[in-house]
Amino acid sequence: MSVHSSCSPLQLQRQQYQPKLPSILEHLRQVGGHFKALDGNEADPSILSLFPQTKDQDEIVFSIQSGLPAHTPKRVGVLFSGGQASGGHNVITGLFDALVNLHHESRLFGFLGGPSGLISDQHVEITHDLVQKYRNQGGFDMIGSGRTKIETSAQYEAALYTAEHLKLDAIVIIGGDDSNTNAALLAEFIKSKGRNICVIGVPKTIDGDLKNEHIEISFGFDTASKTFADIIGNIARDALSAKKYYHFIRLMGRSASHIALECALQTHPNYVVIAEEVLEKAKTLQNITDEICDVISRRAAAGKNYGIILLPEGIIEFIPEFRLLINELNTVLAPDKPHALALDAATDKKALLSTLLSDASNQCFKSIPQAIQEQLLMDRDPHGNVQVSKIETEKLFITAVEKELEERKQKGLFQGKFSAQGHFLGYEGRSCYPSNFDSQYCNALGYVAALLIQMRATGYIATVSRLAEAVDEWQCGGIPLVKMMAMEERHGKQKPVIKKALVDLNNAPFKTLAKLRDSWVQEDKYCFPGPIQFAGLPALTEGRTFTLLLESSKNLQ
Ligand code: FBP
Repeated sequence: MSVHSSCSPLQLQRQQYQPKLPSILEHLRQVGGHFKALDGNEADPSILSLFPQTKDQDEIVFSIQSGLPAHTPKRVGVLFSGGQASGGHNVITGLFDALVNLHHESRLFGFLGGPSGLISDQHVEITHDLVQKYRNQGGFDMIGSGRTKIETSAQYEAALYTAEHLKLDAIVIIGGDDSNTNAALLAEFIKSKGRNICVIGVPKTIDGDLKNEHIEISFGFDTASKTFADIIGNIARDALSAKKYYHFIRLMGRSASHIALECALQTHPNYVVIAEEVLEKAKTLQNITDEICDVISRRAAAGKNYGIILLPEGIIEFIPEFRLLINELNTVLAPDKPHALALDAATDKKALLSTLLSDASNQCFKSIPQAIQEQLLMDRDPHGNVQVSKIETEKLFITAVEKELEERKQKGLFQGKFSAQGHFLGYEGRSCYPSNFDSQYCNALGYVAALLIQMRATGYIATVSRLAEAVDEWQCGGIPLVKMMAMEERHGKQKPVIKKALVDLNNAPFKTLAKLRDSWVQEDKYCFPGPIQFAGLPALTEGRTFTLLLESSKNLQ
């Protein structure tokens, strides 16, 4: 490796890696789609009334067909929307390869900085040389991403103007639940204007919450959870060696606890908080603190004053007293509400705030450390979500546990020692080299998007299924986005959204955790997954997450 080279050996090697293709995509030019009615999918009538143009579409299933019409050159625009997720570049390289393979005159344009690039027509042409550099690389830096939401009619008009100006046949939106909702709305808008420009979504997010009976997992979840599990394993080994710290590790993943659950299955921490369980059992901060302190006390009695505690990033929104507080804060801070302006101008923001919150929320707000108070007041993201990545709940829990253990000590109920380290794992798992799974999955998703465009599908999300099986057995097609939508309140208004999939406590991943977790409390059963492997035995390089395997009913060793 030369110190003067800007490419590491692994970077160069990964550029050469050839993702395996599902068998059907090996015969790209012979792939056609047939429509299949979606059973049991009675959409909400208020959704159907919002999508008159795209409401009556069926699933598209790909198969090898003969006598297909000749493929024509296509001009396609692509953008990333929202947070980074490993594998994104492979969606673009796959899309490019497939478009050019289907017709050598096809052209691909990348919108810069996310949806805002589409609105303001900031683009680059994606060429053969450009894609070469980004094959199997992490991040979204080829064209960047952003969180602008296309929501006003001026923005829809501007997006259409850009698409027409560039003479596009299609726009591909690579994003999470909110971005794919936007894709559905844009498809509907364009069709309502009588234009023939397709909009295709691709399921992205490390959070793993864009999934349902049609989408097995969003890309990025595999790489992020394996990366975090590697780091958790390293920290566990350090804890086991030094025997002096409790590590409170908060894991990115927004509201849903899929990442925390997956990392727990991979590493066996002493305790893991699953936000959905907290919600179902209405556990307060004190209840969770008591449970953690019980674990610490049991371990202390066995002479162990160290351990690993995992927390999901969005836990705070699931604790009942904080849920109420956040809801009230969201209303008070909503930009179109008069309080927001008054609060902005107030010299003593907290005094004014206390007059606007209920007694219960005031009590909760006053009980938490000042830093967390400030974090709860920060701006919401453009989709109206609290920016949970910025709320240091690991510190909230450490403070609460310290206080509770001190009280137990005073009463003679705890004789151990407690010293804690807080960690937040998030950004280190979003832009790293995609695992072989994500490289292959994303490459296939790019191909699928190209085929859906050739079939003139619009308002569809690209899907690849049977992901727990070998790559050549994967199946491909498209699902109408409208069929995944439900009405939900956002900013005090009913809006069509693709529902976030939270951890289902009746599904195999959580049930498996529930069966195993007691045995992890006292004994040190830590597992050390190590870094993602790109070469070597298939058991090392082609592994799937436990979540995917368990949800696909695969037996685990
Ligand atoms: P997406 O939902 O856009 O995929 O974002 C995922 C995520 O990584 C969340 O897990 C996290 O809460 C959020 O992005 C942080 O984003 P930002 O750095 O923009 O605050």
